[in-house]
Order: sequence, then C-alpha cells, then structure tokens
Amino acid sequence: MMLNDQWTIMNNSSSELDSKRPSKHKRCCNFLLWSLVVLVLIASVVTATVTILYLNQYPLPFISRGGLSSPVIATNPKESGALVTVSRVADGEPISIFLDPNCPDFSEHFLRWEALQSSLLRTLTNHNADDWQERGLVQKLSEELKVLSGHAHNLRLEYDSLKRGHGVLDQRLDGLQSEQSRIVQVLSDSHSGVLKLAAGLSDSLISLQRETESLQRLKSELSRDNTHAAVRPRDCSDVLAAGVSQDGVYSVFPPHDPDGFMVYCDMTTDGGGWTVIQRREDGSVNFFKGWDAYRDGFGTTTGEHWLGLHRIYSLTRLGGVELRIDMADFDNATAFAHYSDFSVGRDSVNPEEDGYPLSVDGYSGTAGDALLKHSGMRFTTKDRDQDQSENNCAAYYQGAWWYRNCHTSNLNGQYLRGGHASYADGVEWSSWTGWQYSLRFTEMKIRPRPKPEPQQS
Ligand SMILES: [Ca+2]
Repeated sequence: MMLNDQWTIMNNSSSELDSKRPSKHKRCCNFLLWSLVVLVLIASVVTATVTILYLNQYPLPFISRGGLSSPVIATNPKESGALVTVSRVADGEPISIFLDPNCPDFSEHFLRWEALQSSLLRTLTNHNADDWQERGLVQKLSEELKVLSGHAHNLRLEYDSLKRGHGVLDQRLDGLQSEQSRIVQVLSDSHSGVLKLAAGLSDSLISLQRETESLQRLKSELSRDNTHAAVRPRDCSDVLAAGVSQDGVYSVFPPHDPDGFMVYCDMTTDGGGWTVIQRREDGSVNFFKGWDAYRDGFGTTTGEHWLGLHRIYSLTRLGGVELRIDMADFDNATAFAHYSDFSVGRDSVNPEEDGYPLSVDGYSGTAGDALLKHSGMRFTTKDRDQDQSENNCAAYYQGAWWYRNCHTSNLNGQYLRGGHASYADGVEWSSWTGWQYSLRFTEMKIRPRPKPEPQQS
C-alpha cells in the first residue's frame, strides 16, 4: 500500500511540472523521467529484498504474519496422544501423526500428507455414496457364499470318501508290497533252483560227454574187431569163404569167444566148410569121461576128439546151423544123417547149468534118423545124471550123450569094432546098424545153414 502511494505521488508531480513549463520544460522532463526510473529501480530492489526475506521467514518488523495460513506444528500434544500434531489454521482440523522422536524432521512432507488425507476423505465420501451398491453386492456375496458352503460340504464329503479310499489304497498297497516281496522271494528261490538245475545239467552233460567218448572208443574197437573178424574166421565156413579149400586144422573165433580155438575143417564133403565137433576112427581116445572133459573137449583135433560142449554152444548159439554125421562100418559102407537145424544150449541163460540141451530138427540122409528122439534132452555124463532114466544112462551104456531113457544113438560109446555081444554100449547108430554094432568111423560136423537161393521164375 505504501509503495502504491509513492508511485501515485510520483505520477502526480510529473503532471504538475509538465503544466508549469510548457516551452523550456523539455530538459526538465528528461531529468524527471530519469529520476523516476531510478526511483522505480530502487523501489523494485527494496521490494525484491523484502519479499525474499519474507519468504525465508525472516522476522520483519513491519510485517505481521498473523494473517497467513501457515501450518502449526505441535509436539507431543496431550489430548490426541500423537507424537506430532499438524494443524492448518484455515481448515482447523488437526492431522495427528505418530512420529518417532528420533526420526528426522518430516515437516517438509506434511503438505503432501495433507493432500493424501484429502484424497482419503474423498474416497470415504465416494465410499458412502456407493454403500447401497455394496449392500447388494453383499447379498449377492452371501448367496454365493451359501453356494460355496454347499460346495465346500460336498468337497468335504468327497475328501472323506477320498480319505477312506486312500486307506483302502494303503491296505492294497501294503498287500501289493507283501506280494512283491513274496514274488521276489519266489524268484530268488527259482533262481537258485535254476542254478542247481543248470549245475546238474552241466554234470549230466559232462557225464554224457564221457559216455559218448567211451562209446566212440568202443565203437572204434568194435570196428577194429569187425575188420579183424574179416581176417579171423568165425568157423570153417569163413575159412572156406576166405578161399581155403583144403581139409585141416584152423583157428576159429566164434562170436563172444574172442580167444578162439583150433578146429578141424572138412572142406570136401558136400561143398565143404564143415567144422568137425566129434570124430571116432580108431579107438585111440578114451571117450568114457566125466562132465568137465565133455564140457571143455578132449582128444586130438586131427584124430579122435570131442570139441567140447561149450565150444559147440559158442558155434551154434546164434542158430541157423546145420549138422551132418558121416559114418562108416568095418565093411567100408558109409552113410550120413543130416539135420537142417542143430544147436546146443541156444535158449539157455546159463548153458552149463542148464545141461547144454540139444535142439535138432529136419532130418535127411541115408543112415536114418537116430537123433530126433534126443532133441530137448540135457547132456549126461557118468558123473552127471541129467537123463530121464532112473539110472545114469551114460554109466549104463558107457558113453556120454543127450540121453532120454536112454538112447537111439550112442556115438560116444565104447569103440567095440563092429558087432558086439553087449547091448547098445558101443558106437551105435541104431537106425543104420542097430544096437549091437560099433561103427568104425563117425564124424559130426556143423556149418551155417546155406541161405535159400532166390527162386528163378
Ligand atoms: Ca538118470
């Protein structure tokens, strides 16, 4: 107000000077104008200085601050309980702020906080205005809450059900675990069993391999034996087949008798190949012998001899053997008897214990049959009575034969040189010379029965 007044005075003075000196007043006007400019500048500087001091709240003696609405800060007001209360004179509403006394001075932020409070108040007002909408919302929320409660109940029920199911699942899981343990145990047992079985199989394979090797060795040995048999005749027919056609003594090796023995071979009679098993020709050998002699054989192969029951068994045990008996009397008459089948002890497990029974069949010849009645009889010697007589036929008729009760032939009897007074105790073939003629020559011989030739159409 005071500055405006001065400014008004200046303007008034200038107007008066202009009116008093209208002619020579131009220099004076310039002076006044410059003075006025200086005054305005001074006034502007003073005004600016005062304003700055005022704004910096410097206490000015000529300005009272009671009219300005600056905030009033009260510390620790008792009635509000706040540490600091900020109040604006214009509003009159205090803003209570709880401040830590040790906090730094936040007075610069109070204006910002006031603005925040105003914003909050507006928000509260808007909130009251929207209250009716909220109530509707609350009802809606309540209804939805009921629905949610129903869902929650259902979920609860499902949870309980699931919990029970979980318990059942736990039980089944326990069962499965125990089953798994059992299966693992069974697999372990099976594994050990398989291992044992494999070990057993391995042992069996090793054993089998050894057996195979043994069999191969045996096979090669048998092969060697067969090769050897080609050069080792089983009997005189093999000797003849090997190209030897001269009568004489040869070694033969019947099956199952690898040691072999010496025999006389008749290579001339009826095609040859005959193995001689008995010969009487001069009475040089005593034929009234016991069991062991007749079992093992005796005499001279080239002369009178008995080949032996066991050797005859060896030569005939496989069957298919024929027998020929050539005979001669002291008048140089000859005859023969032929039997298409002949064997000794063929069906016996133990031929000696069984008595080397005779099997003979199929007579043909010129001497008549004097042997078929002896078929099936066991061999009797003077020391082993196996005949069907109440006496010992061998002892009674001075020989050794397959006696029944007692005989129709007695080729191992006494060499009585033709007719004799005694009864049937010589070298008899009753069908040719009766029971009181002892033959000069007898020769029993065997060979494999020739296979029938294929018939020509
Ligand atoms: Ca008897």
